[in-house]
Amino acid sequence: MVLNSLDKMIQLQKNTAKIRNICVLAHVDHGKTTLADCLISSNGIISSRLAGKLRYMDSREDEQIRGITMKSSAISLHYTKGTEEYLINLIDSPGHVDFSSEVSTAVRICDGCIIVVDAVEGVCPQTQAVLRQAWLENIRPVLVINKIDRLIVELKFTPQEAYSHLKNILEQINALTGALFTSKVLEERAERETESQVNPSSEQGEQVYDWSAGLEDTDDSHLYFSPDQGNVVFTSAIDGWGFGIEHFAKIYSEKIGIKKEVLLKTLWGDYYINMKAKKIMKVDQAKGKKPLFVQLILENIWSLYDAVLKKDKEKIDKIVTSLGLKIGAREARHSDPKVQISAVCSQWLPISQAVLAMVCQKLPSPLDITAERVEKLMCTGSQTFDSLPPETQALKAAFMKCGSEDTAPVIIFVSKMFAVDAKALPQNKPRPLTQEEIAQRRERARQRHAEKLAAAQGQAPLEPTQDGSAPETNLKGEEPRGDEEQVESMTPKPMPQEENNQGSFVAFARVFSGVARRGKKIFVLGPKYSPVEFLQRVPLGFSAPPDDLPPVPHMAYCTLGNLYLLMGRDLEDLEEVPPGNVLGIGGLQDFVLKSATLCSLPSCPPFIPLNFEATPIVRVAVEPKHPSEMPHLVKGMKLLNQADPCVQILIQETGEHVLVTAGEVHLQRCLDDLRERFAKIEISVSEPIIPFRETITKPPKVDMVNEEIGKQQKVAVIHQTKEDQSKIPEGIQVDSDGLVTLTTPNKLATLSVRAMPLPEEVTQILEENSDLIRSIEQLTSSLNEGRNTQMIHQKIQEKIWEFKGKLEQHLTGRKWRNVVDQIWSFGPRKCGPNILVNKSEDFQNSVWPGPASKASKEATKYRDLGNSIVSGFQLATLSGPMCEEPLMGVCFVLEKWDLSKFEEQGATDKQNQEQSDLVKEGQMGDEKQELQDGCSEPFEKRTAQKGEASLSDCYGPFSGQLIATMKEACRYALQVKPQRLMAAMYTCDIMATGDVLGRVYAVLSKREGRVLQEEMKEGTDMFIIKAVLPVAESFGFADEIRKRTSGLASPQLVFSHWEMIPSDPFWVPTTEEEYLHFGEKADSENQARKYMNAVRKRKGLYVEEKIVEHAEKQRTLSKNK
Ligand SMILES: Nc1nc2c(ncn2[C@@H]2O[C@H](COP(=O)(O)OP(=O)(O)OP(=O)(O)O)[C@@H](O)[C@H]2O)c(=O)[nH]1
Ligand SMILES: [Mg+2]
Repeated sequence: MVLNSLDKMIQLQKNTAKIRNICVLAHVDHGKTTLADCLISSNGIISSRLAGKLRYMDSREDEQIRGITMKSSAISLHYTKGTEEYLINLIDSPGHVDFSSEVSTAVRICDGCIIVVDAVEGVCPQTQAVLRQAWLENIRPVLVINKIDRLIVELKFTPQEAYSHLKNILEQINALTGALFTSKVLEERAERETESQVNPSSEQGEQVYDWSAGLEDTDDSHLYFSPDQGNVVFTSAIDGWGFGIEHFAKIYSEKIGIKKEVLLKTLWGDYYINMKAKKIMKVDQAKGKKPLFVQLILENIWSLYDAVLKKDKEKIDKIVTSLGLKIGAREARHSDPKVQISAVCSQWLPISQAVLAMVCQKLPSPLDITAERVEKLMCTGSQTFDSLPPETQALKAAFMKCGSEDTAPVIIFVSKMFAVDAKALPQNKPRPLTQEEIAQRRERARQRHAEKLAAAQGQAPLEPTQDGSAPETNLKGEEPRGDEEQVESMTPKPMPQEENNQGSFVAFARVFSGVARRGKKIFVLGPKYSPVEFLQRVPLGFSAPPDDLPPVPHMAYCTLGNLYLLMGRDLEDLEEVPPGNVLGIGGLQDFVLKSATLCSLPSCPPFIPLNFEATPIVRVAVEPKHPSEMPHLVKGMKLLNQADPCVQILIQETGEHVLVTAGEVHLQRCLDDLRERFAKIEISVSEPIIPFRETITKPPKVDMVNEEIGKQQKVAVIHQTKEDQSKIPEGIQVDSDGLVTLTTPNKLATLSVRAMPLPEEVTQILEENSDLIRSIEQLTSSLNEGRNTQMIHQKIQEKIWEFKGKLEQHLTGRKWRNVVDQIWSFGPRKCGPNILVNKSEDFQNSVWPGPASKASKEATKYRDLGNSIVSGFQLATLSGPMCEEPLMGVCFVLEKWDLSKFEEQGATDKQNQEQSDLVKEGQMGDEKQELQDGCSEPFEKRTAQKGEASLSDCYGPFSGQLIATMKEACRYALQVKPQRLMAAMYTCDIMATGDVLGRVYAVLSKREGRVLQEEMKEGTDMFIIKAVLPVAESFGFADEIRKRTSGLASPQLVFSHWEMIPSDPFWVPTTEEEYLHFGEKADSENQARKYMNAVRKRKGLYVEEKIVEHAEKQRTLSKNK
């Protein structure tokens, strides 16, 4: 095949109906990149002999070394089917969980995907994850069952066994699809139900729904994978073959004389053929009839493999001639059977043909984008499409039309930014010289040579044209040097550009509507941009040039730089890109951080944020080896942040630069990038920083030796009292029930706070709804400030009540009575998994917006002081007393809030002040008087003069005192309860063969892992183990498993949840039994204490550690000395 010229690609880009934007998705190592190689080789970009070996899309060195893909990258391919020509924009994605964010960036800009499944391993955890991602993005999948050769060569299945095995895999993957579909239908139905409850008599008459559209009536047959639907292909990418049943249906309809349509329906399934009668019948197991798929397809492939592996030359020749193939002499003689197989099969059943035909037939073109997908892309957060302004809604038509006229708005989505070497950019590449340039160069070289000769002879330069053959012969020797100099002088411009272009970024994007042109001016809409705000600020039909627009938050105006055709490792320059294509855009690095929406109209909303499956959890602190290189590191980290969709960079209050990554492999890649690409300096990396959460729990009923508490005698009372004393200083009242009462330093306000552990389900609900909580807080604060109250959309209101209902459902019992209504704030950062409850009677306030919150006069009066209390709570939940980590699952109840003194002072002071108004300031009262003056401003006046210096006394401003007191009260309230640490947990999926199972368990248990489930994969000797493992114990886990099992098992780790560590970090023996069991020092291993002390040590906090008090000298038994 010929290499397609750029012109051809440009021409194909214009025919939107024949474009397919697809990505290849699968579990790690199921053969995505190998399959991509096969497809690329069909375009002649790489040789077919190297397909599968080269892994062309893995362009990074570490990808090649590790053998895994780490980024998604695109390539444009040309495919001809009959008379029709297609442009296929293919994106290869990584399968490793650490890089799942790269999958998200790929699915967003595609219309369809190829799900690859390893025929031996079947459906794996990442297969489920990618299927879900495809589903969430509303893109259509087709299935490739790869590595069929392993069934023959490794598992040594008979064709019949292989058929059952394949059937099984299809069932599994269809079960997954079914589950996704059902949950979606049910969700939609639930949504409709709530909507119709909200407005039972829909005035507009639009919201009449078909109630009968239940699950039973929804046709979902097109969603499932089945060879007879044409959306499944069986392949062996490594051997270069693949087929769908259509291929065989065509062959056998000619051969046997049964209609192709009939064969298409029966080639897959339990049908057999009665050759004599030329009839297809249902398989009757008892008669031992083979299904058609086995008899007509698999057996042929099996016999070919059999012949080649047994080196049965005669049989091979027979097969080759019967198939009408021609095998090159070199392949036929080759001793490696793999070469022979791939030579025969790639001609007989070319894989690219099978896969690309399916893609073109079954996957949609950009024109087929569904209304559902468009609406979903346009509605960020809890917005609904109907609530968008009409100008914005009008853009839906542009999306659906995908038009290229000049009037069509240009809409582009940038899903990630990737760094390219400046040298790799087409404009910086040395281009082939034209004939004229070559002639010119020769001329100059000749001249120089002549000058040199002349100088050597001390003569004037000869006329070069007059010089005959002599210089000509010498020229050959000189030419290379001349050329080198020429290259330098011919490309003077790119050099300085390269200097400042070190991290040249190209945006990975897709045009959804209109034509993207180089140099076009366009709006860049950040994820928080709101078209509503723009339309409010700027009058409709604004005519000013966009440069003069008033500043609108999260919007910028920029020029599209160079446009590129993405060709795997290469980029090709383009002038313009028509709608529906995937492209690279230069010149956006100053405008786009990670992703953005570009549109020629400001009424466009930003696309919904990409949906990332993995949470960044592994963090390390980095610093330069040489402190003077700090600026390089800072710059490098910034570039890294831009180049990776999911890495996070933080600068902690300690000044440490912290890198947060999705896992160990991701961390390694980020560090490599930082060292070699972005910072280009040596860096030192800390041990991984493991996050913890702090919480409290109910007092235990039994002690550490499982004896009921209360029944035994306390012996080690000394420990207990000593500890209590150190925790709670004097002057703080603590009642037996854990209520802590604290007074501000100026003695004017007294707060009583109690801490209670929240039920686990409630913590979970809070975690899941953090976005909603954030919007509740925003709403309430704008309500309190008297801003527009009408803006609460019905749907958000609905969600809020639903959330509240859920909390009420789980917070039942006497001690939680009315608590939900009294919730005042969530923390930390106003959206975390901790609650502040206000039980004080004088002042009632809650987070719930709407009529439930009493916006009385009283409330406004107390609001400023209330804000200080909430701030104190926020600070307390941000860092707990154990090791300054955030809290989780704690409810603080503000039982009493005594401000009577404050008000008293206020009232008396009012009178005082009226009298003392006449007295001049110069008269210094005694210190005490002054102190009272400072903080006893009349209340109303105080609010009026907010922020004035007169509010402060020697303890600082009153609001500050309140914040500090609230924070301290919360901390003490925590400390009087049994405190616990919470550890971040990974779920860990391991596939291993039976014989290494024991070793896997050994490693798991050594690292505190807990096995949840173990099941055998049907038809194989593989076991799937599901376990949970603390993140703290996970470093080096994957390597250890791989080493211990000689590479036969490899785990997938994904952050899953927080789990309480049962042991008490402050535990000391207190009862006689414990004392007997653990000894006085109790220095046996305490996991929680170990973690806590490690964190404290890292943060430079005081660590109370046991020192060996009475060490005995060790003696050898022989007593020689
Ligand atoms: N036997 C056999 N091996 C295959 C086949 N296809 C791929 N492989 C091998 O499987 C391994 C993984 O292939 P890749 O193509 O790198 O897999 P991938 O899905 O791209 O992996 P990630 O990108 O890391 O997720 C390589 O060693 C391939 O040689 C196949 O059809 N048969
Ligand atoms: Mg790959």
